[in-house]
This record gives sequence, C-alpha cells and structure tokens, in this order.
Amino acid sequence: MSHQAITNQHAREYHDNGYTIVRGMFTPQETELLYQTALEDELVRKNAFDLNDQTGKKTKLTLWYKPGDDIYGLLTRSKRMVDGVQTLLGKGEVCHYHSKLMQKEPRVGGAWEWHQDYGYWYKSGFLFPDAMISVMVALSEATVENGCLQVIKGSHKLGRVEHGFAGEQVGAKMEYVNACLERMELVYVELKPGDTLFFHSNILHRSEANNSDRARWSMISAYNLSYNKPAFDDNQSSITPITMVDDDAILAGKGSTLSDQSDFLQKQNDVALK
Ligand SMILES: O=C(O)CCC(=O)C(=O)O
Repeated sequence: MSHQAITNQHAREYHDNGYTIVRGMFTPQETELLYQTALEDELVRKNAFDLNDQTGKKTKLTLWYKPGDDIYGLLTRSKRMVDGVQTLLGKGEVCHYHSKLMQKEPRVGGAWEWHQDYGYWYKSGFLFPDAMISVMVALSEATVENGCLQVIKGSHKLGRVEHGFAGEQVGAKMEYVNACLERMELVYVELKPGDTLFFHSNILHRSEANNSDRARWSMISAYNLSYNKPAFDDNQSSITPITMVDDDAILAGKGSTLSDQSDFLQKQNDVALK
C-alpha cells in the first residue's frame, strides 16, 4: 500500500494555521509494526516516566534524543518524514531534537495542559521558533473520547506566550489562552493510525485525559534546523544534521527495538520536562 507525502497545499495550511495533517503518511503495515514493537519494547517500558497533570492524573512518556537504527529512528529519519519537515521549515539542515512515545492508557492517562512547545524549548536558548516543529504519528486511533490533541488554529502567529507551571508540566498563562479561545477556532485533531500531524512550535495545544477504554499511543518527534543552536544547553542532537534513510528502511528494519545507547531523558525531581 502506498503512503502519502507533504504537498504544497499542506505547506500553505501549515503556514496559515500552524498545523497540517497528512492522512495515511505511514502505511497500516508500518504503523502496526511500530506500535507492536513499542508495546513489547522493554526499554520503552523501563525508561518511561509519568508527568502529573493538574488533577494528579499521570501521563506516561518515554523520551530520547539520538535517533538510532531501531524502527523509531528509521521512521524519524525516513525520507518522507525529513522531506516533509524540510518543506515546512524551509532552508537549513534538518536535525532531530528528540522523540517521545506517548502512552495514554485507558482511564488513567492524564491531560496535557495548554502550552506551546516553544514554551519549554526557549528555556534552553533556542532563539528561532520558526526553525522548530513537532510531528505526531498516530499509532492507535486518536479521538475526542480518548483525549486527542486539541489546537487553537492560527495561534502560532501570537509569538511566545508566557508560561508557568501546571502540575508537573509547563502551562501557558490562561488569560492568553482564554483570549485566543474567544477569537480563534479550537480544533480537535482526530487521527487514524498512520495519520501524521505537523505542528509549529508556537501553536497552543493541549489534550484531555483518556477517560475511554481505548489506549492512545503516538510518537512525537521534534525537529530543529542546525543554525538554531541552543544558547543555554549543550544538546548535540538538535544541531546534528540527520542521516536520512530510504522510506523502505522502516519495514526492512523488521521492528528492531530501542538500544540502551538511545540517550534517554530521565525524570528529574522538580522540573517540568520535555
Ligand atoms: O499527546 C498529547 O496528548 C499531548 C502531547 C503534547 O502536548 C506535547 O508533546 O507537546
């Protein structure tokens, strides 16, 4: 089965709205292989940590920086993904900042508070938000019921909004969020497995807790252009140009799991992470 790629129409949507969805960007076979690998991957489980939302519900994720030769790395480095990111970010060398497997389990998976990804990232001294993007690949269906992502359409044009803490997460100042919600459209991003959402680092987004009986798993990879070197952080992955692989590599890798060289983020005691 063939896969879809980014078109000029997607690029227009991204620049106008702060996000775009490529339906069927990864085939059912690729997505199923990745999901099954993730479900059984011991290192995903071992390196997962919880972040409390404001109600104390826990949202679980596993985050690593360096993309490897495992199935996740092959997907994040695949030609179709890197070409898509390049088209949306424009001139510059595409680098992989980090990837995370989001594991929103039935009934217990917590919310993500309103934030911009750049609300986290500017603290590391990344100066150019337009050089940063997140890409969410749905591994299972994402619906309103199981807490799909919500975005405020066009909010990437605000620039960075002030952020404080919200539970163990970073949250945008709600005065700004509410002002946006009065003026701009709130969109629930429902996705089928393999659908892929590209979103700007300054778009306001959140998700609600998973109150359904169905898990919502996704992989979110963040990319940066190499000229956007963080001023207060020596993170290397975000400024190392990605080594691209053929699209066929995802299936050819036969579901290889993460390695312990993967450079995992471990939860620290008192800081909101990402
Ligand atoms: O997957 C989700 O529910 C939200 C994730 C998110 O907001 C993020 O990673 O920035």
